[in-house]
Amino acid sequence: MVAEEWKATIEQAEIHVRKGTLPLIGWRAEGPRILRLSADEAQGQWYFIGDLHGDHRAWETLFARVCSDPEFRLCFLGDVVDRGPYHVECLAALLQAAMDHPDRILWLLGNHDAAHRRNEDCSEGAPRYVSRVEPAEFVDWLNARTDDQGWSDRILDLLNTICHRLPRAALFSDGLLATHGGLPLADQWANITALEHFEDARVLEDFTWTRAVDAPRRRGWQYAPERRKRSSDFEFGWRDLQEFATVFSELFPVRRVVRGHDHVAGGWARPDAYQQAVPLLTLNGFGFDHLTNSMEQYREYLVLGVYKKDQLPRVEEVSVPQPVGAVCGGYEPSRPPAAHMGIQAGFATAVPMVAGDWVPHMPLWPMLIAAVAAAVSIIAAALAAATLMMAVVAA
Ligand SMILES: [Mn+2]
Repeated sequence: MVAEEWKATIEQAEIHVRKGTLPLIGWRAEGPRILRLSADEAQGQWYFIGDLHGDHRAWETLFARVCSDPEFRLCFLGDVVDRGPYHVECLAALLQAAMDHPDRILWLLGNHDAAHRRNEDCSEGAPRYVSRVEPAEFVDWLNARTDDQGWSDRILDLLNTICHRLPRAALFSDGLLATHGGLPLADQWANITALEHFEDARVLEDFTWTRAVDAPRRRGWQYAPERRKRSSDFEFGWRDLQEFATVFSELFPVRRVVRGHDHVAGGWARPDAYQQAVPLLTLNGFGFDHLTNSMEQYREYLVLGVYKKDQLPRVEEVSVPQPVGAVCGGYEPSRPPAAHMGIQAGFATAVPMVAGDWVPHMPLWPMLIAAVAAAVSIIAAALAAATLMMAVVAA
């Protein structure tokens, strides 16, 4: 995406935002941020894409797959900027998709989407933009832009105005909860006796910020508002989720959860501990290395979730157009490949991507089963032969 393209998209989106007509599902100035999808709104075939984090190639690849379904509805689980190199391209691509496909895309706020703002400290040498997440590559990129005729302000203001009106979570009628982080922690539960109490600022923050772990450092009563300090304090485990589902079984019946936020190997995780209680699926949309954010170790497959009633979304792998390391055609990075990102020298060399050119992924386990079956039959044959020989000898 060249600069002229994202600028045109940003301009178009600014007009929609001014008029309040940006056609994202649930995007509105007033009204609930925790959606309960009606049967009407839940129509079509839903897909889920996790954290994008500036990975424009992942968006192009995954959204091309989603678009191949004429009935698609897309739930993007949040985190469009930071980590990867293409912040504004990802934002523009998502907004363009929303404008091209009105009322089919639901963007749930991620913690990285609403973390950045203009610096109120305007003194000499102070950075123009600051963030509540660390590191914040998007803000670094904005701060590094000089002489940009006000575009940095416009990009950030647009992102913040949009994010201010984004829903935080959506509950499907079969009990599937889609959100960025997780659930309200136990210190908030006593305050929630009606649906509108989910709209409390602190409760909304928990949907966006909490992390799913196997063994949380705090549980239930151990949470208290004054104990909440760092994002690592915002953890929940399978028991917390199960208790939440029990306590709110009437008011807000959650039976399973699809979310992003935690970056995991292979782009998805279905932690065992949760499966017997309230099953949980973590999805990441980006394809770079989840620990180093390195583009050099880009995965062969990206993942998305496909809605299946009364189940966790099915994980579908979408192969990355080859060669890995190439980017989409006519591509101009918004930020020059940086050494610390581990982007190889040839990264910016455009290799055309063939839209819809996916190789169906061959899962490994059928081959494994076949191999084991073959080994077993060889051993069985050898045993039978040995037994026969013994029998002959004995005779
Ligand atoms: Mn993230």
